[in-house]
Amino acid sequence: MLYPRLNSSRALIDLSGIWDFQLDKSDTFTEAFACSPLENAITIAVPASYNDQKEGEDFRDHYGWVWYQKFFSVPACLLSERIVLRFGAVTQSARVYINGKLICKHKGGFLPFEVELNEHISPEENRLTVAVDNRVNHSTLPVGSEAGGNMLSGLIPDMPGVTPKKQNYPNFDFFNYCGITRPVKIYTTPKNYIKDITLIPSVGENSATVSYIVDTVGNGNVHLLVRNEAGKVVAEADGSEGSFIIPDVILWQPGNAYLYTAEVRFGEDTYSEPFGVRTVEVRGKEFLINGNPFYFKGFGKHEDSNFRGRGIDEVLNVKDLSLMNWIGANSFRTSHYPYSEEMMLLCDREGIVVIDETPAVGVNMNFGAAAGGEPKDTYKILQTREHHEEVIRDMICRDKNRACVVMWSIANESDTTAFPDSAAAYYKPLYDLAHCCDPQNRPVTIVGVQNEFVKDKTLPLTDVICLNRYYGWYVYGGDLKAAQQALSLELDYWEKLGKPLMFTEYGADTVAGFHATTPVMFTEEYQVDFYEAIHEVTDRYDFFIGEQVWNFADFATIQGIMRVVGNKKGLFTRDRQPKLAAHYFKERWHNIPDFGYKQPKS
Ligand code: GCB
Repeated sequence: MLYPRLNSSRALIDLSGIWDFQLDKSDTFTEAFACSPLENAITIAVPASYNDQKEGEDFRDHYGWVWYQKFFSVPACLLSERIVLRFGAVTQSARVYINGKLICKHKGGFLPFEVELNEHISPEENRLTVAVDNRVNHSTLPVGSEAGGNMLSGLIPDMPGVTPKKQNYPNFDFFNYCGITRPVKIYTTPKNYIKDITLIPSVGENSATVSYIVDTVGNGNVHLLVRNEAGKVVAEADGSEGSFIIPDVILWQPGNAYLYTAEVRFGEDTYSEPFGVRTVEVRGKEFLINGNPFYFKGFGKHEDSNFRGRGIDEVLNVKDLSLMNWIGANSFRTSHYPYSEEMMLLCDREGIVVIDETPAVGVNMNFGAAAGGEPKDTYKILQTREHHEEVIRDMICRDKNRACVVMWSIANESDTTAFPDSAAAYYKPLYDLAHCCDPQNRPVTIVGVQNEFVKDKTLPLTDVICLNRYYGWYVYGGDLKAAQQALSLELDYWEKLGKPLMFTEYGADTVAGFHATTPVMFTEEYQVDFYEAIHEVTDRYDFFIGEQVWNFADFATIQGIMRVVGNKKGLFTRDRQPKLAAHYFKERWHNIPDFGYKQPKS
């Protein structure tokens, strides 16, 4: 799906701003809200999560539907064009109405969707109403608990007469921020238009051959011009499918991005797609970018900030990448959902390497709230398969041309060991699907939870073993010696597989300002000691090809006894001030090269 752009053939109208808003306090869905202007509406800013924009528990922790409304007119000069309404993301699911009529539904909170408006709008003023549901359950991604059970509060017996407030019980560790979280735009195209562009570069001696497919609707001829960063035409092609050669190609490199632009013309329509030329390959125990063994230094992150919640914040995006530069990081994972298109485009420009993750988090009935008692077969209980396929397809379709994306993560911390065969049977087709959807055939991974790894049949199916490991925190917390021994045993086990392995999470909650001469858990000194101890082990293994810390910054979670006003594992505070460990990493990472840090023994 193309990102909406303003150009000589396409108009772009941004509907950001203050919208009318109401919580739906009924237990059911009140479609009547769509049929007239919202009564007693309150104000809400779009795009942003709504939760932290107003005061009160009822508002922040609202469960179920909310209603957004905005009035708009399309300039008369555009009415003869194809007119499209596009949402960057609405969390968790949406129904869209124009002048009271339902025109589209969408499930899933982190990927774009769009709908043609021509047959629905009037030339005068139109009423756009968006109903948004924030409920997570056994069929959504991320997964929530159907019947309740707060993953971070422990388990209690049934207590007749107690009526806990209705709320979401996420099977994941981040606040369920919701609403219209990314831009809402109207764009136009000519009636015959470019629907999608796919670019597949391969690198030769000094040149690159780029295969392309231009998906079009209507009649016309496709012409393609490729420009370098100076705006000079370096290649041309005709036809909706084919290839072109870029002579003296300049590669997209981590930390040293270079982007070309494919300027596509089709009849009266035109669209410019930026793209980088680079290769990605897993060979033996190495992860190669442009043929060189890459070492991942970076983070698991969240889209999370004060006031906006998970709402897009381009200032913060720029700042976060600047902090990554400062600290010497070269990469991050979009834990635990696809990030905004704006962030992906920025990473393409800044040369930041990205592991792109679906929202499949909490596919695990033996962890958090769901844990306790006999182990359960997650894959017999959850109904996520169909939606899981959908988010893999949509994420790869959206980000397929991004040079920054070097690997797809199709899930975070699923249960892979309670019923190892069920897990492998669920994941093998999804792993294959991801490969099959990606025109560039990037590596595919499934991020593994700390578990009885020797039973795991799923992770070994993937291209890179990605582990979230908390030796020295949840496991052997406060005993770093034991943590080192255990980690070493586990790495010895995985080494035999002959595949590259990296940490996609490891970390320790640290409350900024807590200090101790003899470090204890939660102090800034313990966080440093924790990382030093872990690195002493990981640095010994040549197949260990990357360290992504949990987390870049502190972030909001559901309330519970395990979290002190949110998850505090950030190297930075939520307002992006460095903890002691940030300085430790700055020293470490500026001394670790992006390429060739590990030399395979053979
Ligand atoms: C994990 C999860 C992440 C949590 C983290 C933690 O393994 O993937 O979402 O926030 O642990 O801090 O417990």
